[in-house]
Amino acid sequence: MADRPDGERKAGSNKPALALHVPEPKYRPGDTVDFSDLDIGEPGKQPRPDEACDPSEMGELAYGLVRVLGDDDKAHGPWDPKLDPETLRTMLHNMALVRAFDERMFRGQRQGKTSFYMKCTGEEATSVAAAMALASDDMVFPSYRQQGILIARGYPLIEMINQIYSNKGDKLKGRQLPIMYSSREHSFFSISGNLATQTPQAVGWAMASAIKGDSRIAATWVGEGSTAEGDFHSACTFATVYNAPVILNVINNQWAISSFSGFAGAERTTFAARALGYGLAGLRVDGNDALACFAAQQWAANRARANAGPTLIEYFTYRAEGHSTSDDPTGYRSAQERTEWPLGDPVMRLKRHLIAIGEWDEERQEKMDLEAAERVKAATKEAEKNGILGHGLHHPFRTMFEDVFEELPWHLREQSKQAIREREIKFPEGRPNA
Ligand SMILES: Cc1ncc(C[n+]2csc(CCOP(=O)(O)OP(=O)(O)O)c2C)c(N)n1
Repeated sequence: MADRPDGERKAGSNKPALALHVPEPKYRPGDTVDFSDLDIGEPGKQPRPDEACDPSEMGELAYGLVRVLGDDDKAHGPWDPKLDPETLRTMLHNMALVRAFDERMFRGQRQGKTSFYMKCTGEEATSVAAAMALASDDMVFPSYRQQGILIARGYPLIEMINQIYSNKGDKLKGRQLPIMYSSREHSFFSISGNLATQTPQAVGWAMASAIKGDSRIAATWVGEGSTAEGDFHSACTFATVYNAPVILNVINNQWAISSFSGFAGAERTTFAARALGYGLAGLRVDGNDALACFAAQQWAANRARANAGPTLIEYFTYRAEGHSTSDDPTGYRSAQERTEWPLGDPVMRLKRHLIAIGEWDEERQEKMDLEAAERVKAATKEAEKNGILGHGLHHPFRTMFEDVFEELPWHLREQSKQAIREREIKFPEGRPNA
């Protein structure tokens, strides 16, 4: 029997007082960071089970870390997806483009061109490589940090920027927070600001696909913090009960704004290990190793397509920048965490791999980075013609009452009239987009 904890005893009682554990991150601003106790395993050493195997046969993969790229920058072990050099270069290019896009949009927010932006620095592989392992018409249900999927699927940068600027070119008519994209043509489900809602939606969509006898599968992405939401657990239950053709990607970037992963349960077990309790296949992957990310997603996609079951994949990574443009991480975490992170930078690792196999060099990298920055700049200039924040070139004001109801209910009709009246009083000369 466990020892009773020593606690302050209530007067007249010999029973110890109960106590709660409140997680506390190891490092706070100014602390010296030491990640040497993190067990990241050795690349190439993890077994690759058959995609149709029973989840109970692969339990160890939920605790270790699937890694392919070694310190020698070569690919190792059975998880090496053996991609041809052209595909590897496309992957590198997509990741570099995401980074260039993030840099420019962040700057645009600081210049007042948009109200909000979220970078995915350090996590590019978890969306780009994973998206490249899926079919282009597999349905994806992302969170707000998977701009890499749209870029990998060739969504026009100008459409992304129009949405970020909420301008008159914005296909979503300014009704979504900047970066909450949506594209039916790219099988990219509308991003929701309400955390984890996309997870049961992905499972439901996958179930519908199976009911219809379709061949398309679904994949969702969710932050580790958001796995504490009830929606995530409903998603896991439905996925496993109905053997839904779905992939649940958990991006464990260590931080949920200022809450460290311990608040979502990271001190107790891994996020991949949650799969075991549901009877799901669980994989834990080096999220900064683009080849491992690709291989894991491909494994799970093959499994889903073969009706062998859903998979939960945890990508172990690090959110290198602030949560969003509204966040300042220097207030709650040590700046050394980013530099000490043992899994490195996903873009640099893939670049070094291509160089190591004789398929790339620093000159070509420099040229590619330059071209990526120029491409984003050109798209930005083009999108700016449709307007930026505060310039009035947004969708006509009255459209906010349109498209939701077939027939506008009486109270919205009243509000619409009242709003238009007040606008006329405020701007008697009229405004171009009133
Ligand atoms: C239901 C809900 N609760 C809280 C929030 C506020 N919120 C927005 S992002 C975020 C952190 C999410 O962290 P995580 O899931 O780890 O993803 P990350 O931002 O690290 O990619 C929180 C708490 C929200 N948008 N929705």
